[in-house]
Amino acid sequence: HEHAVLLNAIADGANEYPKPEHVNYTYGTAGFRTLATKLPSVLFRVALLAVLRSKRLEGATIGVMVTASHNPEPDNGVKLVDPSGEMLDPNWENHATALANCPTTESLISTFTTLVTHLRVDLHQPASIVYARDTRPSGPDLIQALEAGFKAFGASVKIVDVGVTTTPILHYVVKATNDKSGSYGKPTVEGYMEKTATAFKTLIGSKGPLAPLYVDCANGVGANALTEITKHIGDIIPIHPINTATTTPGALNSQCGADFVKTKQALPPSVQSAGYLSKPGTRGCSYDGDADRIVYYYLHETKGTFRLLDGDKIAVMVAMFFGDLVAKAKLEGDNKLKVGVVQTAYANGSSTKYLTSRNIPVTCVSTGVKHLHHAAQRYDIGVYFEANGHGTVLFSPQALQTLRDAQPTSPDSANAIKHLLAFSDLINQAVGDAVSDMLLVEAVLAHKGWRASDWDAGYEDLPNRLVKVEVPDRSIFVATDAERKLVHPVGLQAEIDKAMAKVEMGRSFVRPSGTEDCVRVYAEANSQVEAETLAKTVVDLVEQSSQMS
Ligand code: G16
Repeated sequence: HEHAVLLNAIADGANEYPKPEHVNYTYGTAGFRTLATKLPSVLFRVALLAVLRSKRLEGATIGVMVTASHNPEPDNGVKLVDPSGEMLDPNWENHATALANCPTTESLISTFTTLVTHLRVDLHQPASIVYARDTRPSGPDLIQALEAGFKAFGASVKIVDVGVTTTPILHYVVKATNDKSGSYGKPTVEGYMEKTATAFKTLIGSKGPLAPLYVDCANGVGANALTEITKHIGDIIPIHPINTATTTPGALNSQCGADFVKTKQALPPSVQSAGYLSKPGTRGCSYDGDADRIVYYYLHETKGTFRLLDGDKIAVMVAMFFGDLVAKAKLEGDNKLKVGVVQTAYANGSSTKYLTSRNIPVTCVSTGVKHLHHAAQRYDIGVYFEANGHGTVLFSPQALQTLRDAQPTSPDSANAIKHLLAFSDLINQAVGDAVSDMLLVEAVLAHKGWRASDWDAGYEDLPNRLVKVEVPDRSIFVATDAERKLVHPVGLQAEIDKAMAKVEMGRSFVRPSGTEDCVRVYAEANSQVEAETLAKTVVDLVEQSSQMS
């Protein structure tokens, strides 16, 4: 009887949120992402899956984030967060896709019932969900559809609305809620602020106040988080927020933000025209729409040209820094901690070369935080960054235990251990986080006594170009080998290989985006002209093969 009541409630809710015809949804790189108007039915169904996942895990708290991050404002999206604060277990992505694509209420009920059996979910188990959204105007309606899904289960589901916040803060709240030891931090936005600020203050010590920092918030929810964290640490680092117009229609990610800066390889016009960075040495950074990415930049001190310090530059500086800190900690034998870096095919060839020439192990994986995160967990201290600025540093549980148990042999080693532990608190252990990554960069620069130009001096990026190509059907492009090679359309890879061979230090690859309706083409070479030529050739090849199939 209980079961029938539940199915009736789900059917009633589902009728309110019918699936639009002729839309095929896929749980992609970062969940479902498309025009917000196409998403209400998806949100209702994601709620059902979130509840199933939580019940399957005996009531562990699952997160739901409503955001389309770097995408344009009319888009929105939704993704699930697992109890550890990581992305949804990839084995469950297909279940999400299956529910989202059921054409009718009847088929939804039938798929739901099949999943309950197939996944061995005991519906009598409790369920617990925390959810949040970014500042997109479509957010409130989508949250309503999500809540309708929870309501179908009645009081057996405990829900907590974290409100309008950044994606990484939601991940933090999920991780902290599930941490029964209570040592990870309070499971609230304020808990996040306190933990992050305390660690930052420990790391800066008497090195403050630091030089001013200009932060482009992409007119997104990062502006709110920045205001909050500034209340705690504004006296150690003068922060100047820019692009904070979270309620201005059309402003989100438009002509600003991390994706704009990385793709255009230029300052946001708002930063340029106001001359914020004109004083030599001044640093700026850009978040994306939900503040899970960050890139830095400054103007060349004599030439005044734009210099980008992207995810690769962050990874290299941070990995080298942690390598030094581990050496200073003098942890010997089995206790010695190994630092490694995880990148994707988008990593600039120079960054990979720099790391490997300094004996820092580098792993290359497919795009998407879930891939990087898991690879990074294999190191004691795993640094992972996508070139686009999405990344973090993971400390393995054993590494943390080693640091806590260590018996320092000198004041220097005691300090290094203290700092490593403070960094592990500062850095979001669940996912890439613009706010905490910003403070990580600032703390490392402060410890090294570096200006942006010192950081930049390590290696010179190979000139590169990233292009979005709109094609009728991006699913015909299938990549392999950490997305460095195409297996479909047949023959295209051989053509790309020929194009690469014609260019000095040429490297190019093609992959379908998992968040936007496009194919991405990346090319790098010894000179900007050659990088552009290579990109153009490969774009032409992609367009031709798209027309032929
Ligand atoms: C998301 C993912 C990132 C990925 C980016 C672009 O970022 O979390 O891992 O690099 O999309 O992915 P794709 O090339 O497949 O479109 P965000 O910041 O939009 O959530």
